Amino acid sequence: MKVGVFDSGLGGLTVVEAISKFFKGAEIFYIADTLFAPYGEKSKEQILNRSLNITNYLLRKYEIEALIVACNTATSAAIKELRQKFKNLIVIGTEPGVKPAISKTQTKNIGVLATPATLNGEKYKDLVAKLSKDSEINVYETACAGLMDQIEDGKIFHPDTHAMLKKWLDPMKENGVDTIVLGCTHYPLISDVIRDIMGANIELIETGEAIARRLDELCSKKGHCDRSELKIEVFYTGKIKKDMINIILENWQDGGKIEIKEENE
Ligand code: DGN
Repeated sequence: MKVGVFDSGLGGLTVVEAISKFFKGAEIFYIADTLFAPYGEKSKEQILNRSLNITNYLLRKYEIEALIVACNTATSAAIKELRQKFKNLIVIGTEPGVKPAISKTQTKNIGVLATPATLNGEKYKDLVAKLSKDSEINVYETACAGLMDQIEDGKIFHPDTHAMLKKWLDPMKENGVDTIVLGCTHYPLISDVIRDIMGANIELIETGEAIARRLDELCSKKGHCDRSELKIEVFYTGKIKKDMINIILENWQDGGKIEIKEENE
């Protein structure tokens, strides 16, 4: 099973990690589109064009059978068009886990951290309007401009990243938020910093596992290969901080064979 995955950077590897944990076998071609990062502050048209180009490329070069948009921002801007244009491809997007957060919260106060483009997108607004209509849930949203860059730079435990997060999280804490949606695939990488500010009991909602299950479900008819065959190739279009890949992979128990390559096309 050939699976294409893309994100504006390395954050989408948090989704690949979830896939590698229990998907029975796949060849994963991951594109970190760092040349155009961050997506979070780009227009819908720019993100859409980039998403269509990357998908065409993955199809042409690797003949992928499934595509995972491991980016909340690109999902918000492009998932509808990707599904319309690539009808024979299994297309799975990433959406902030507002629904699981609503079912987990005890205090009825949830926080959502995401990029400005995700929070301003129609898709997110519709989701929240639909889900919070019949529940007495307060949703505290923060558009985390600049946070993705800090993470890509490997500045996870940097004082500036801590200060940035504290400014956004303190009001959530004051309002009794007990569950936070990580609405960007980069943010699981700063879970420890969030816990440091919000307290160890804060519930953090990631989407990687749900995506992996969905992929497994949709691919089951196509047959799985042996788990030992899991192979991951990571490409990047601009610059990446190589240390960052090590930081991400450090926590992988069973990532399969991972190759890192530069992609200029
Ligand atoms: N990982 C991307 C997301 O989930 O939205 C980050 C987008 C960006 O480029 N800031």
